Amino acid sequence: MKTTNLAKLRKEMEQTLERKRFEHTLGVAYTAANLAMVHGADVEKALIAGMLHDCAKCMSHRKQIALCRKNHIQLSQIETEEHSTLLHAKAGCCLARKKYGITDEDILRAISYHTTGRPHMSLLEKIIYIADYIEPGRERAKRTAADIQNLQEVRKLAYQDLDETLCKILSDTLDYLVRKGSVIDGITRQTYEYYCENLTGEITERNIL
Ligand code: DGI
Ligand code: FE
Ligand code: FE
Repeated sequence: MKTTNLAKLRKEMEQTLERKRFEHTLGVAYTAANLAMVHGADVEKALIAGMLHDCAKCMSHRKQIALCRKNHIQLSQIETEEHSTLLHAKAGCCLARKKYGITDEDILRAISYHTTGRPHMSLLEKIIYIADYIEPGRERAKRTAADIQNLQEVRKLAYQDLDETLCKILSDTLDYLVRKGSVIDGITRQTYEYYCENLTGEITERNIL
């Protein structure tokens, strides 16, 4: 993919997204590029996926639902609920494909699963999921000192071990959702179980050896 495409996407995001969301988007794109450099992923794809990951965030709930239905995307019950924080990921995938001309399935999946993750994520999917959480401007409202310290740890870990980082983020996110009393989507739970249990298995094996 050409660099000119990225400049064009950046301009389109700047025009469509609210200022704060656009700044977050840039943070995710460049953090994803850094992670791609460290972990040997395609830097260009990381930039593009990061640039587009929240591209549907500016659309109304109604339009996001309509877009997904038109593209025959299966939605879970919680995704279709009003004020769902999850729907923009699937709608963003449709928009990236239809409006921004993205054909690379790995980029499209990275956008689609950037909020919940999924078991067996590709390297690019992991990078986008993590970059979204750790980008420098990420503000997490009403976070305690312990949460902020966790974020510092996660940021460091992300440049060392992606799977361990996923486990940490997923545990913190699940804790946060439980504390808030939010409904947890099946796929969020499956992702948590996959990355946290796999990791525990590995540690146990290492300890036995
Ligand atoms: O779009 P962003 O704000 O940049 O970030 P995001 O798309 O990763 O969304 C993060 C939010 O999504 C965060 O507050 C946790 C929430 N989330 C993730 N999985 C679930 C969830 N919320 C609910 N209710 N259920 C989930 O399974
Ligand atoms: Fe998002
Ligand atoms: Fe985001």
